[in-house]
Amino acid sequence: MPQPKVMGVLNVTPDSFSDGGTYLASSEALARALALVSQGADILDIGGESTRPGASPVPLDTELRRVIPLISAIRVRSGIPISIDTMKPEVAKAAILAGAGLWNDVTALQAPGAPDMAAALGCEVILMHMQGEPGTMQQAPAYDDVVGEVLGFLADRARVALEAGVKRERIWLDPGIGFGKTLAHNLALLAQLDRLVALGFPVLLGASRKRFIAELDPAGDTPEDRLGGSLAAVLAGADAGVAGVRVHDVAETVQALKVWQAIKTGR
Ligand code: HH2
Repeated sequence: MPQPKVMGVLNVTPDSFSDGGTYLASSEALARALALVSQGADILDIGGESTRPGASPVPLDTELRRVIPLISAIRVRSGIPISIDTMKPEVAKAAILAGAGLWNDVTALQAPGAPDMAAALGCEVILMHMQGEPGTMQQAPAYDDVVGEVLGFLADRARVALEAGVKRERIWLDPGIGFGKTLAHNLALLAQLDRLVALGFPVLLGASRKRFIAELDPAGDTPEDRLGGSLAAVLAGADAGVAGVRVHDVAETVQALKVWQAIKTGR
């Protein structure tokens, strides 16, 4: 039973929904990154632009200034795989040159030139589904068949990446929990993750601390109060065979997955 890799989230932004504003100073961000490594993260996901519902776009130079020095500093101190969470090909390129190995793109390489850039960089790419764009995506999300449409979109984006020259084994898919989705949409996707896994690409699941948890449990009013719900989603993903989970609470996730693994394998 392969255990999902744990991707620790580190946002260097003033406005991310969970850790916004906390790690803007470079020394604090680096300390946080190294803490996530020591807690057992397998991958670090570094973001310099929030994609939370209602978020405003960030200029290129601001995003570069937030993430590139941090990636370089982490690279000097740790060999952990680093993922850059960006929609901009220019930021992805600078991040890969600074030592990142994965491009996490919530727009699934839809920016002009993005598929060619991913192929040229030779990095792994995470293709995520989003309906609409962050500024407005939660206003009225609508699907006829949410699971079928998300699968169809991701399969199509994987085809575009392959045609541009991205190697098959470097492509991850992500259903984009909370990105243009109601509670019912999120639950349908979580319940049918096995269908996404069956497409044959590694799947990343990012449900950590998201708002749907508060809709199910009002006690999860603030992101920090959503640990239990986040772990439940991680375990649902593990059961479905996802290859990675993107989380804020790394130590707790690592422990949950150790227990899950022991139950599955009997040791
Ligand atoms: N979720 C967020 C950001 N990036 N990338 C992938 N592949 N999958 C996700 O589910 C995902 C993601 C939103 O979470 P967070 O980074 O904590 O917040 P913000 O976008 O406000 O920075």
